[in-house]
Amino acid sequence: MAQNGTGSKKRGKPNILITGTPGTGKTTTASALSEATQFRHINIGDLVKEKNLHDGWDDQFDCYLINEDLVCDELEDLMEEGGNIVDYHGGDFFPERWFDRVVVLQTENSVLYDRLTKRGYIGQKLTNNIECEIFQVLLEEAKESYPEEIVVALRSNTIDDINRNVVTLTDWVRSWSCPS
Ligand code: DAT
Repeated sequence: MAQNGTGSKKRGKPNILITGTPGTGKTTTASALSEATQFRHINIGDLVKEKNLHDGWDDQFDCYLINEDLVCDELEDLMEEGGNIVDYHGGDFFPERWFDRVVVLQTENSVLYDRLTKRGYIGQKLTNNIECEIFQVLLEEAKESYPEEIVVALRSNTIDDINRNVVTLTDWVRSWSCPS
């Protein structure tokens, strides 16, 4: 198979990373996009739990301590194949070569606050996530980890936003061709 500039094999279909603060709509968007494109939806949080790709429970942050090396090993073959939508509230530990598009979802603070309280977030966990959104931590992280031209920030306040984002991304998938 042909090789691209980074030495990795060319894939027939693109890979998309959907990232953003918890509650911004990653899973809802990724799932609708997966239906529209027939791409594989990989929810990293679920994968970590199902396959035990973690180093135990973190009481301070109230989540699993993800083992990044195990996650990357688990996904390498699938990512090489292409046609994946990866859904995770982070993205700086994935190999840069995996993704052709990095989508950062963003939600207005008051809307996000309501979504997270409905989900049962309180105290420090709620505050940390709202601050994460205010300071655009995930957008900065994406810009530092991937080429600027593949990173796109999309608003995710309403269902209309989700529908529009899915149409935009589906159009992008259909017009994608592997860079030489
Ligand atoms: P994430 O995967 O980023 O944590 P989610 O997809 O699980 O977010 O969504 C969390 C909740 O908020 C869920 O009840 C659906 C709702 N939601 C997400 N994005 C939305 C949007 N743009 N408009 C309306 N509701 C949305």
